[in-house]
Amino acid sequence: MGKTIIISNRLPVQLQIDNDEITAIPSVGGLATGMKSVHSGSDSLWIGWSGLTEEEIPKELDPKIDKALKDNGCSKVSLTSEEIDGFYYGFSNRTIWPLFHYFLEYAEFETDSWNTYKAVNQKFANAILEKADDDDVIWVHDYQLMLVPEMVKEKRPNTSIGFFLHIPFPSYEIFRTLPWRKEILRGLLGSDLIGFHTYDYERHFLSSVRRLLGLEVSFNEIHLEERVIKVDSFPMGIDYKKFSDAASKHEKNTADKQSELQRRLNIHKESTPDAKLILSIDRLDYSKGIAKRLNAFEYFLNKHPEYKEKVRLIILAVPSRSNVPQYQLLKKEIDELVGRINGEFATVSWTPIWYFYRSMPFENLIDLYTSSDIALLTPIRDGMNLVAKEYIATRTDKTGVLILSEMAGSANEMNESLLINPNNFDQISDALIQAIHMPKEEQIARNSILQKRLERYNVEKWANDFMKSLLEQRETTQKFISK
Ligand code: ADQ
Repeated sequence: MGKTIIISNRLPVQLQIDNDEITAIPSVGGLATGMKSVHSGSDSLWIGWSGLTEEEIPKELDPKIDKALKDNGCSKVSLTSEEIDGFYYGFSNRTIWPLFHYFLEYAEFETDSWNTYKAVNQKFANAILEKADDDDVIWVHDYQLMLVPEMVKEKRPNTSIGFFLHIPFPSYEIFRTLPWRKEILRGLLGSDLIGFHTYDYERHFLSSVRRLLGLEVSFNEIHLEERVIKVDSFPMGIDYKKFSDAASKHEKNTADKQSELQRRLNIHKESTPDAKLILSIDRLDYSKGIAKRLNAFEYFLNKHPEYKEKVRLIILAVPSRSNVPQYQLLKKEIDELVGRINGEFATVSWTPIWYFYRSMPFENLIDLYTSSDIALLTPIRDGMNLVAKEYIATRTDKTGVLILSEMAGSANEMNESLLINPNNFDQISDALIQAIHMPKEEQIARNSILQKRLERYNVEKWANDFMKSLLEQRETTQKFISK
């Protein structure tokens, strides 16, 4: 086997330019961590966009940037701000993202942004072709790069190409509304292995392939000319140890080591020992159901006024895609809802909602996870939802209740949580009451099972399973060709 090439829209490093000094700081996100076992040593290369447009990078710094990236096993694809507008903010986030999350009314079908998406995918493919040898294994990530597999396969048929989609694949009835549906399917079919988080997404994809391209699908294999393409589900896990270790360390923190947030949360707990903290953490995105969650919380307080002053909802929303109009409108809607609910219900000693609109350092995420009695995660659609898994991993004494939307991919693996339909306010309200009163023994029993599962199927296992399956598929293809 040759080298491994990983391709994603963003590189797993953040570039910092200080005068003419360049530093590449490795990201700590889930994907970067999970790929550690795959992306290590000199036989691996990660190709992607650096996060800075061509206009933002002074030309003369290019060699230094390339060197800093190379030291981290990375190589960049340069993109102009116009390309980012059409490819990323345009086709990826105004067409594919809403459509694949079933927000058909938000999906824009613009030929210009489609053309930019194609051109930028070709740039990524060219960057791979420049570096790839025939025996290399290539792993392409996510919805921004769905045309890349075919573009590479055409020129380098002997490379092994895997593709993983991090968001849902919608049902055929939704997918077929896309004007460029066949091109997208053909793009993906350049892969030898196509992975999804859940079996449902896999099923939807196979159904679209069968009905739109009329290809032969047997079980989870697609036959295309000389090739057999395997489709499978690989539910992504988290870096379990990182979260559980951080939580254990956090508990031992002496007062002088505690963060300001942890101190405040402790004061809150001591002054109101019976009050329950309910936590939700998401990127500010319409698919996450934040506005609906606030409406459901208001409904709960109206229906069960006896819980006033007995609960507090913490909403942590990370700014995201703020130059797409729908995200600006959503931000406004959430600001107003929080203001209205707090205005309506607050007393001199109690504010029902604490709302943070920012990204927080890892330590503060741990403060929140470990201090909250309940996590309330209500996405309307979510490929997986790693926050649900992170919350459970930080519960070192195994207490805590997870209320999770059945529309999140993670619900498939987290049956021991309280599963709800995010559109059913009565059900959410009942789940909140069940969570508030759930005996400790029951919490421990449920979370013990969840923790065991999450610890076993961690993100490293996810990456290794995918790679193993891709290598097996390479052997199957070679046998098929030599028959
Ligand atoms: P996301 O939509 O970003 O990912 P999610 O899976 O929940 O959603 O991951 C969010 C990550 O960001 C978590 O690891 C979380 O800890 C972190 N985070 C959230 N809020 C934060 C804050 N305020 N500050 C700092 N960090 C914060 C997409 C898909 C998901 C899929 C993942 C992985 O939409 O469905 O689970 O990819 O495939």
